[in-house]
Amino acid sequence: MQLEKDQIRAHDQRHLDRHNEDFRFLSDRLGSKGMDVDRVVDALADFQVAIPSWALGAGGTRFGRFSFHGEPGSLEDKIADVGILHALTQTAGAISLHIPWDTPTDYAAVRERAATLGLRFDAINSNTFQDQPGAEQSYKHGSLSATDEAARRQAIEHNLRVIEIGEKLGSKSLTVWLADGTNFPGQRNFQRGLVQTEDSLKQIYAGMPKDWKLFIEYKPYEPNFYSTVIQDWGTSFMLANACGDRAYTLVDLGHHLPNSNIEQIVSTLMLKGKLGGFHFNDSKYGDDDLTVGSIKPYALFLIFNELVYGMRNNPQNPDLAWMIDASHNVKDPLEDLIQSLEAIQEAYAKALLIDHDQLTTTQREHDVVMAQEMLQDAFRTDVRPLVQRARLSRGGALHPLRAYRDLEVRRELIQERGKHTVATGL
Ligand code: LRH
Ligand code: MN
Ligand code: MN
Repeated sequence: MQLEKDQIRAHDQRHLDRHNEDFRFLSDRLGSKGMDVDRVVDALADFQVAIPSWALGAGGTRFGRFSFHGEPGSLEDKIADVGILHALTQTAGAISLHIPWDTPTDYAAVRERAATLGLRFDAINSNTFQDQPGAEQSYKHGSLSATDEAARRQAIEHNLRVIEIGEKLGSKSLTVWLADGTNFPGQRNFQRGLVQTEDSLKQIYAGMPKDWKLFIEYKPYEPNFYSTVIQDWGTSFMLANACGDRAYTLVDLGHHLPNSNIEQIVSTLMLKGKLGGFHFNDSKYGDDDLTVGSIKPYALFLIFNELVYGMRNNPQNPDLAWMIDASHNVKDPLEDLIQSLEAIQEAYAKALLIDHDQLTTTQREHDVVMAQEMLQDAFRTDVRPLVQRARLSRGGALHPLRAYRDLEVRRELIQERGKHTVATGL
């Protein structure tokens, strides 16, 4: 199914007066403080986040999976789902594929389908954390870090093949996340694993077209519980530097030990021009992959504050590849993604309200209280009318979640795809 602009516009009509009133109230308030509200709205409208092809079906845990009705059964269905999200939110203008979970068969058709829905293909992801049917080598004892040369070769070649697939779709970057690590002390030699990984990544980097970027994702634990080869931003940063100018660190919000100061990591990486991509989600304990902003919205806002600062002040850092990397065990995946997109836009909007010149003055004067007040004032502002106005300016829905339900999207998807469906991939 495909949502038409007219359907959304008709739905918006019911809420337009209320929105106009809310927007006027807020823009008067912000305008009186010297804020350029139009600039904030434009920045929000331009902000696009990729949806990963693996987030469109119901997720699961190693204990089980409860499938959701009307799940996408093919890559084409997944593209259609992202199209629905984008039509409603006007913020999901890209899709990120995981190979081999979502390897296209008919490239021309896939490209065309995405283009008609206004979607482009963002970073493409390789997978050397699972053995694929028919594979000659096993990754049980490592992939890019493997001491077993044949397994390592297979993992490098898989990444080169993923780049080829990405090229056919118009992707311009490869994200590598390595599960490689150990479960027990003594299992492997740390240094050997790191040396092998660096060598493998250099080979992959050398195989990328010259206008491509390599994103190196880190994660402290899981699936390995004693050590992970690329465990933290320092290791990723070191490897990115070893590869070259077009290799960057990728931050996934869930990939930190509890209470890590992620905003400071972001700030350091942007200063060094090495933050390439970002995976949004939220967590209470570890890599929980929960709805963005559902657990620690203030932390998300502080991260966005550093991102905005970096985007304004660090021309040495490239434009970032934004993506949601979440899982949905009990919710309708599309509803969950709508909630995540809204939370991202809200955190971004609040960060855009901070006057960094004024903050710098306050910091120079060592006025600790006022500096904190400035951040909290922005965080406490209800910015939803700004986010709505940005969506409206592009033909999106004022209330994407309400529109999704009122237009009975899931019911139509079930009619089209059936009740007992299982999404491909994870
Ligand atoms: C690893 C990860 C990584 C993978 C995705 C499925 O936890 O965040 O980005 O590619 O999940
Ligand atoms: Mn991730
Ligand atoms: Mn993860």
